[in-house]
Amino acid sequence: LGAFDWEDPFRLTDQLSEEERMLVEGARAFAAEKLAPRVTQAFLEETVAPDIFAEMGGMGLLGVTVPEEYGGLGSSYVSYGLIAREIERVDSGYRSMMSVQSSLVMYPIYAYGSEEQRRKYLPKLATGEWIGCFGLTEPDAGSDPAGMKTRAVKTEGGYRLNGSKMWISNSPIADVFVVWAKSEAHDGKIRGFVLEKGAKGLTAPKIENKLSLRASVTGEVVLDNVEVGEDALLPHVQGLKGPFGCLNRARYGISWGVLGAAEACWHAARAYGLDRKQFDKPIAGTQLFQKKLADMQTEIAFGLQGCLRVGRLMDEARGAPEMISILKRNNCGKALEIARMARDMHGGNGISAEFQVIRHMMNLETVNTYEGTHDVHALILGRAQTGLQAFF
Ligand code: TGC
Ligand code: FAD
Repeated sequence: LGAFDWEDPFRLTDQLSEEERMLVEGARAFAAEKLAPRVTQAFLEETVAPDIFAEMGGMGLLGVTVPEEYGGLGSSYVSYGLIAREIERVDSGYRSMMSVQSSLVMYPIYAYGSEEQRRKYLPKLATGEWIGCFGLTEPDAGSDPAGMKTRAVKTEGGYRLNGSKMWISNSPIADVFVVWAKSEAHDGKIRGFVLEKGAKGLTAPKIENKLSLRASVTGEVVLDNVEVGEDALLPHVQGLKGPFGCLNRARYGISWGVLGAAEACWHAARAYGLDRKQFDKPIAGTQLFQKKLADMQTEIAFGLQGCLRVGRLMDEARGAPEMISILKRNNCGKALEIARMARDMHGGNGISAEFQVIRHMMNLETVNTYEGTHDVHALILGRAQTGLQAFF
């Protein structure tokens, strides 16, 4: 039998290629040097830091799976997931900024866009010079995006859009808006449109006073008779499978990412328990404390193996959306439990921003909800097993 590495119980690192290991090291160093020093203040003050996009772009972290000819890294889904884990080790909001740009803005422009759209938008999104957002959710259509009210009506030279989107990551600072609307000219089917900041009638007010994901800005997208040309339409997809194709990729990245946040909480709890003495001994020397550490380690180790397996399948074009639902649901739920546990293990210090765990805990409440809530993914999996849909 071999040796045991408590931090990497199933030797995930050994299962990675040399290139993947180098990407992990680069992303980890970037997150530690550039993101970690400013996250506490950013979270407390709810400050937007648009320059993070250019810094991420400079490191090649935006559009990891987009081909190099469009400015992406041309790398694998496993690489994308490994990077998400490193960024979210610092903060779910920073990972959110990266996933929206990569999976929800660059991916649809690459997969569904015209060659002109690809060449116009992708290189600047890859460097972070332009910031993107993705508008699917509406005030009255969250888990059920098919119920969206946003409409596109055909005009002489293009389309006129009306409607409003709610809870849109990055929207107040976005240059490029991927927006989904029902198009009358296409039998009421959902179509994607790429809008640009400054379009008449397009506004993106910030949603204030979030108590979660405060280092990432969230807003509305209001479309008041926004006129766009034919060239704003994403030509190569229609129907809900358009936005869902993007969500598959973002949900997959989130599944890795939340385990980074969970690892940060687990490591913090272990270190705190070794340092903190009560009843004349380190609290890490108590049975209850160790059981909690064992539970954290076990869930994270299994979660990471699942991510790696599904990532490899995605790289072989054999990944299925339901596999991603298993990962997104379970990893978010477990990461949230781990963060709550780590908060408790820090005692009173656990509620201080200085010890970081409560920030992760509050962030993970959002991550458990967006991109399909924990329960919605259960319904996706229930439908896949029974053939019976239980949404309505
Ligand atoms: P349903 O009948 O199941 O499907 C309609 C059409 O869509 C296709 N489809 C998929 N295609 C690709 N991948 C998937 N995962 C797909 N799921 C469904 C399906 O084949 C069908 O195609 P067609 O051609 O036959 O029409 O649709 P439904 O209306 O019954 O959907 C139900 C449900 C609950 C599964 C779905 O609506 C859902 O997943 N709801 C959750 C909504 C959600 O995830 N919203 C996310 C918003 S974006 C966000 O949160 C970003 S946060 C990012 C960050 O900051 O990091
Ligand atoms: P609802 O759908 O109203 O759900 C409320 C509750 O009801 C949940 O517990 C849910 O599980 C439950 N529920 C719903 N339907 C059923 C059912 N059929 N059976 C049983 N239970 C059910 N969206 C975007 O488009 N782009 C973004 O960039 C984006 N970023 C976000 C950033 C943040 C910080 C947040 C909080 C959200 C973001 N979202 C974004 C929106 C997010 O995807 C939605 O909040 C999410 O899909 C849930 O929708 P909802 O909030 O309307 O909740």
